[in-house]
Amino acid sequence: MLIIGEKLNGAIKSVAEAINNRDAAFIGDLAKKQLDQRADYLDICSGKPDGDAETLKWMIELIQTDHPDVRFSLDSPNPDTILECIPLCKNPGIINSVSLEGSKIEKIFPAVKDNKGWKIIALLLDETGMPETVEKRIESFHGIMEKVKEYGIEENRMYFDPLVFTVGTSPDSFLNFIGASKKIKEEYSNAHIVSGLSNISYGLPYRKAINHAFLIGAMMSGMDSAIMDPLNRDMLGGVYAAEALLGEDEYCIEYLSAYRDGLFGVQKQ
Ligand code: THG
Repeated sequence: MLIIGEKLNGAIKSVAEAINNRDAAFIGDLAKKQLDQRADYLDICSGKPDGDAETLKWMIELIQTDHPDVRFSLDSPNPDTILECIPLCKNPGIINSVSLEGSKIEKIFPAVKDNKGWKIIALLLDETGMPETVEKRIESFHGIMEKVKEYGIEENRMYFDPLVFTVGTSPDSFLNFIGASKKIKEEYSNAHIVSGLSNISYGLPYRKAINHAFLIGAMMSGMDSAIMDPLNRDMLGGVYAAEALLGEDEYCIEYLSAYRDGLFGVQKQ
């Protein structure tokens, strides 16, 4: 499972403040903590259109100084921001995200086509807005795959985000998510499925119960990557546990190593 750490996001109030104040210590600390918890990539998102590229560039330079091996997930709705940031990254990362909206694909695909290490998150979204049904999501998936083939991008570099609504108002939200995931894996077994983990519980109390159930159910249905909080030990434990149950962690070596290293916050006496 690919873990994309979500904490460096201007939508989080304390992070927005740190961005405004150019508080390098605060941002550096959040980067280090997530990497210590084995985040594979760090998602970076400014949270606002003004100065978007400048903010992401500042975070990239800052974090790379202390962590030369770090890989970023460039999270911006603006393709020009992403294009400005790519050359600054020492290691290939993830584009978060493209979709059939606007000119994102036409701008991003040529830039990363031959830049093989880069992965791409694609939202199953078109010009008509948020998809309610499995069929609508699969329509967007086919539209995106056409472009993937047209530009000659390998399908194993693609991470599809089927999008999740809160189950509070959309009772079929999870079922639609796994319906789309399964269809994608049936058609292209090398493509990946990714999701944020907290949208499912928006507006509900005791969100962590729902988020946890979503994580496990989604992993059982083929999700192999998540934008998540690796400092949340229940969720991180869930990732390692589900991988072991899926037969992807022989002899529970990874689970045991994470436990021993204190990643779950509990250790042997
Ligand atoms: N799909 C894609 N990209 C995305 C999302 C997605 N990017 C943004 C978002 N959704 C994922 N990122 C966040 C970042 C922070 C929070 C939620 C989603 C958040 N964090 C709480 C905090 O840090 O205060 C704590 C969360 C916790 O404890 O679990 O709310 O869906 N492609």
